[in-house]
Amino acid sequence: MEISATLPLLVLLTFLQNTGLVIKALPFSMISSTKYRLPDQQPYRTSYHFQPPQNWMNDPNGPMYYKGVYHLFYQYNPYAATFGDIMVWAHSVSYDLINWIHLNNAIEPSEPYDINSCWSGSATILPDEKPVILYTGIAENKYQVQNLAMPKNLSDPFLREWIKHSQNPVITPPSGAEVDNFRDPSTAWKGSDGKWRVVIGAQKGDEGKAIVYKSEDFFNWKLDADPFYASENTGVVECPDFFPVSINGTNGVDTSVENPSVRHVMKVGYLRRQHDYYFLGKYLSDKEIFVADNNFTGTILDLRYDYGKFYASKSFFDYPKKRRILWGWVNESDTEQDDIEKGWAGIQAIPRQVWLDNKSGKQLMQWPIEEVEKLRGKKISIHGEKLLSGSIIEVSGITASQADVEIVFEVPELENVESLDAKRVDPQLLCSEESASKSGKLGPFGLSALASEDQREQTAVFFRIYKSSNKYLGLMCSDQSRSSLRKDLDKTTYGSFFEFDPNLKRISLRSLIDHSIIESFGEGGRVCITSRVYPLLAIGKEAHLYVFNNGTQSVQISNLNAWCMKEAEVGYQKNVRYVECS
Ligand code: DQQ
Repeated sequence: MEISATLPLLVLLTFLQNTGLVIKALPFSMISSTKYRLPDQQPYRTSYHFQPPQNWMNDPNGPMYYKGVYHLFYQYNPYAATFGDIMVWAHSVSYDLINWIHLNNAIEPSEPYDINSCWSGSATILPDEKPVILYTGIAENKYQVQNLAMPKNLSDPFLREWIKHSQNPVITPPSGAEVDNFRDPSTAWKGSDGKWRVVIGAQKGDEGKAIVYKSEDFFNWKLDADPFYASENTGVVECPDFFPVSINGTNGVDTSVENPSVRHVMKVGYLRRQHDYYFLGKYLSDKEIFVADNNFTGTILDLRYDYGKFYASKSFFDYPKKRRILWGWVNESDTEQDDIEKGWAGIQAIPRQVWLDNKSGKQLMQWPIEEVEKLRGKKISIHGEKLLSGSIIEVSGITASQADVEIVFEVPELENVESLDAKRVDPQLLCSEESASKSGKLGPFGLSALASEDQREQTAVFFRIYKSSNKYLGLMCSDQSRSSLRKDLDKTTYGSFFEFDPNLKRISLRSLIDHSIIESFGEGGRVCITSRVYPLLAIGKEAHLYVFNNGTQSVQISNLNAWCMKEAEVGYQKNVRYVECS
């Protein structure tokens, strides 16, 4: 059965929005054609991940905090559940980054310099708390140019209306970039000379680049001659992000901070790989250089935010809470035809706090923002339960299709673990060869999520421990090979290595499960893997959650807490679920 939004509802919502009496309102384009299905026909819509009521969404754009309100703009096709020729900046606001109010589109194609789409970009808060947006316009001739937009009314905390600057485009493609591969301006930062800098993704030949522009007034921008970051044989760099991280503690710092207490992160997305890679390094604004600790190698040595599906991400500094928050787009793994039938495609990962692993200084750590815990309802705990070889236990009593699970495994002495020459092994391949069902010595053990009762369907998120030269290595995997009885899905298995400290004798996992997404954080956020899955049997109340050990050695569940997650206000379809979490 389909329900259509009726004209009276539309009129009422538009009236309430215009009068400002009710803050929750939908873009006209969303309401006017809104048709949505009942939950039994929409088993894959999420309940607490951000997604618009319908249609296609991709990159997060211009996230920021302004006067008590969090803003999320995003790439949106108002007309279809597929990527479109006319992309706009949709706009939603929130007080807690979890519950959202959808507003009218903020920026839509209207001028020669953006008539073919308004693509990704970022927000910067200028002095005197003035937010501005730099975004990529796809111009008449398909040139990619950078445009500026400002809020019409700064006293509106929702910043509902945006005005395009009369000097647009403020940046046009330089000779070092292909005209149709020059996009996605970052949040700007100030160098030691007081000038603003912004980094933009580009391509020339097969070289991927991130190019810096400088400005005193934010309107007149000057190209810096040398590329800030370049990589060979990669193709275009998308959505570059550049920010400092503190070398002490987990607090974030403002994007312009440059002093000995921070290191810098350069993040690039490669269109060809659909992955976001990051590089830690030293930034010297007086020399206009970023010296990365490592170059891009195209191998497993490259660091990624997430080893599953997570792309076009963007961070912002949440200054009231002194943290840096990362948004990332999670695409579908089903077919385009499925998306058309579902009427939507694309979700955002739960925002993550991101910080430098102060101990090693060699990688970032990520953790779901604390606000998501407000959704935790009924809780189930297991303590001190031994998982013998081949055992599986069910975590029952919570709704397994909509859950937050934290588990700490205690592992035995590491005398008998398998050996591995890690330099020669691709962890993703290893995860699919040594799948969850294949017995090893220490591992595989972990969670079997969105599983059917007979376990013909299940997504296994698990660990194995190996010895490699004189170190111990953990392997974290997310095995989608049995995630659905359906065949026409991308079921790639994901995985990554991490250094395992044998003295700890423990290993931790957290998974956020939400109908068609499983976001997993190994070792407190050292390894993150996001998967999209579309079970046929393990949907809604029929989904189960298990803990398993298929290794020959026993492990112990030292602590497991699992919560049913309440539905967040992420859109229009309120209370479509039947989940009771109290
Ligand atoms: N998506 C945008 C581009 C960006 C790409 C278009 C990354 O600006 O390069 O929707 O997913």
